[in-house]
Amino acid sequence: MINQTDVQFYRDQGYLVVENVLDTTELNHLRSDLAQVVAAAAKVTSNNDTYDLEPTHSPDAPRVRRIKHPHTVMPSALELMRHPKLLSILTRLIGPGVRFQTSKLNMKAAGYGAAVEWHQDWAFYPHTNDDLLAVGVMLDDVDDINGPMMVIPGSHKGPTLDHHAGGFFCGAIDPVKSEMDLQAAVPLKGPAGSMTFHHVRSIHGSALNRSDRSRNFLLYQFTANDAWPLVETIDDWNEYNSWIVAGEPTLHPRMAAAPVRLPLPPAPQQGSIYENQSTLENRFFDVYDEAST
Ligand SMILES: O=C(O)CCC(=O)C(=O)O
Repeated sequence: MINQTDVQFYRDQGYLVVENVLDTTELNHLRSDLAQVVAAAAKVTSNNDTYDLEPTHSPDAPRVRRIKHPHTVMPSALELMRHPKLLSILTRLIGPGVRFQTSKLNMKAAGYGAAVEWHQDWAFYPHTNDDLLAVGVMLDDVDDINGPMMVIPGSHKGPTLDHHAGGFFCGAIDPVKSEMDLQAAVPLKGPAGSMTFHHVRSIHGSALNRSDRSRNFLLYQFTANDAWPLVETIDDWNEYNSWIVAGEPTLHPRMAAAPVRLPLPPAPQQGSIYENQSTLENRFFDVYDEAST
């Protein structure tokens, strides 16, 4: 699926877009599973283990911001994490041993789909080495105006920036206080069925979707098998290893020099990234305001 030039691009820039990985049948499975999960949100009034809701959600007019852990509620999302095409890309970017960590599906509905403030995933889950990445599966065509994820090229080689506000982890970088070069950000675009790959230390974010088209984006997090979490504990060894999608389990964490800041103490509104980021002092992206539309 990718060649040595792509691998080198990822190593240098910290991201890669691979177009048209999925065919129409595969995309339609994902979309129809998603439609069923979204329809069931009509029974829900507040955030729970599956739904993160837009502030304007109501059971009469369901507005879902994120499906949490879609691999647990969408059979097609569970299947996709072991798709041969995906595995062939992951093993070139991460190495022969790859473990699935978790998934989420960010729904940016037409007109109001929420922004995600600038952040580095590494600030949320530092490991013993940084061979970790996130895959974004475009369930819709993504272009400049429906809220593409944007990445700052090369930022995965820089520092781990402060993701705290008022002494608590908030999961976002303050655009006023930090020294990010936001002018350099590039939007990751492509037709539905394309996939993005971004390094765990890459600075990224995305704006409110003001277009008339949705931008549904299924995200998977993968780690090298020998990258060990510094914050979480592993309670169930067999279950932990059942998520290996390539290679073998190991008891030998690989240590690599990478700048770490711990996500502690937790956010006062600890929850999804949207809830965590609500305590950020200076937002970069607009928030949907019903009154002004
Ligand atoms: O949905 C997006 O555009 C950004 C996704 C992301 O960075 C996240 O959810 O952590």
